Amino acid sequence: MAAKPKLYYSNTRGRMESVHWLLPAAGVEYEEVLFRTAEDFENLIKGGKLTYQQVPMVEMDGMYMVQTRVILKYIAAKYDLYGKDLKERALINMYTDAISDLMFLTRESYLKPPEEKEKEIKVILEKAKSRYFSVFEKVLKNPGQDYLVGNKFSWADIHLLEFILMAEELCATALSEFPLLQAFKTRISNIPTIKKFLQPGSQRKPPPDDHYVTTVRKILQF
Ligand code: GSN
Repeated sequence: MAAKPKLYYSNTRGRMESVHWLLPAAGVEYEEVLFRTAEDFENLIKGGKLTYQQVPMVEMDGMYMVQTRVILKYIAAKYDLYGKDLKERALINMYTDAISDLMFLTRESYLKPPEEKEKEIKVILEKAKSRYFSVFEKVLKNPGQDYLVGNKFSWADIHLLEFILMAEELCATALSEFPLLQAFKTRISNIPTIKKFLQPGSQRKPPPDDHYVTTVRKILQF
């Protein structure tokens, strides 16, 4: 039996969280190699496997893969969650890259002082609704369109659900103007592999809190 993928990261969501979503959504079990201190991270760098001295790193199929989007694309392609042809793949990239921009802004805002953070989160949520949720709502309006691309479950659906739940953690009514996205959220959350991942006891990480901010600063020393 092939070895389980190994995820090298701190015990936080960060850039690795989307990998935590994608592997179980594809029904793949994995292990984590967690580092908790700056020294652990330095030792990992000294080990020589981190190509750019940065994480996330995923060890799978005999490779030490870095660069988050490369890792996600590899897993999506390997487990048939990446469209049936180049055009579907381009569309999945268009959707997932846009969602990734929003996730990046959201993650960055967590590191800001409270007043600044609150202001930024408002701007991000406004942008999420006017520029992105509106686009996905329109896609889902097409008759019989249960999924974002090719009417087949893909990485785009997984990535969007991850961001929807992130947005709802910040504002419970984030989807109130988007009935089709609400239905999408229920539908995708009920796919058995995702349902399992969303239950307590899975490897999903908790939302970032003050402890998260201190931990990340301590490990990465900024
Ligand atoms: O997406 C990626 O994997 C890369 N383009 C960026 C990876 C990155 O910045 N990783 C950070 C930790 S995750 N949080 O942002 C990192 O390893 N920083 C340490 C450093 O010396 O750059």
